[in-house]
Amino acid sequence: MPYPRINNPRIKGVQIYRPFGNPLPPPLHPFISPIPLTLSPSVYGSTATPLDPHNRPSNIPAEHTHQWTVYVRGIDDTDISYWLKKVQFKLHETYPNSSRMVESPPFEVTETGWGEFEVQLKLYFVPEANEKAQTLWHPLKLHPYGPDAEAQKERRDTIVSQNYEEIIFNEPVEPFYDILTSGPPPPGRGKGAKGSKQAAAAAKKLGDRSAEIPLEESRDNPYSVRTEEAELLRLKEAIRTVEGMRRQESAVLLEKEKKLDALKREAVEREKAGQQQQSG
Ligand code: SLL
Repeated sequence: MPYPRINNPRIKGVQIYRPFGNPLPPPLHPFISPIPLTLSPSVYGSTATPLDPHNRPSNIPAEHTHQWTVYVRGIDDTDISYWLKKVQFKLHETYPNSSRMVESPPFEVTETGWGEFEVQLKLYFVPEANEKAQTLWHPLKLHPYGPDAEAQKERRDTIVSQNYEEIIFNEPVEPFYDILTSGPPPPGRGKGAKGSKQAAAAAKKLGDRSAEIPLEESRDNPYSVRTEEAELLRLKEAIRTVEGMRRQESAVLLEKEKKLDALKREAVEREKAGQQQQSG
């Protein structure tokens, strides 16, 4: 279903991105660090586990050797559904219904199979974004490699393969910019809100908080040194945006002043010419 095209103007000169991977740069001083805004970080990738030959799920083809999950999610499972609406996973054509649309989080597909292949991930953004879907590719990994591969196989270790990337929104429309810069809605509210159990756990956590904020945020507590740094970066980004607008405005002003000067000079020339005609 096509999104309604909303004719919001794009914010000129602004580029905003969703990083995939490491959420924040190493803690540099936010006013020195030239690192752009990083807000709701996400990762995409897959995990794969060899099936236990003595305990295979029923109803799966005999040649299937692994169970795997391919996913797009926030770091530490933070909510990303405030900007990511749905994800289409395109599997290898050997799978029935190889195109799988996941309309709400968790954005993931779990299957069993025997072979590795490239999964196509098509990311659809919230309608406010007025953005086309973006496509990523993830090579599904089932088998370990490297010096420890044999031992890993022996232990039937889960193979994790995660990708890091940034999604860049060039000159976003204002409503989407607001959504991105406001971050996820607080737990218990909004689209990505989890059940009340989690909200209760979060409330309990807040009850026994100390004066110090933790270094890392957790599922239950979004406040941390890192989120504080993110907030500072966000402010820095806002300052940069305003500074950009100010520069644009002063360029316009300068141009107008030049024109005014030229007009004034022209008027003086005309007056002079008029006087010369009268006296001549
Ligand atoms: C390969 N080029 O040869 C790849 C193809 C296909 C993966 C991998 C089973 C699907 C099904 C499956 O694992 N397909 O039978 O339901 O390695």
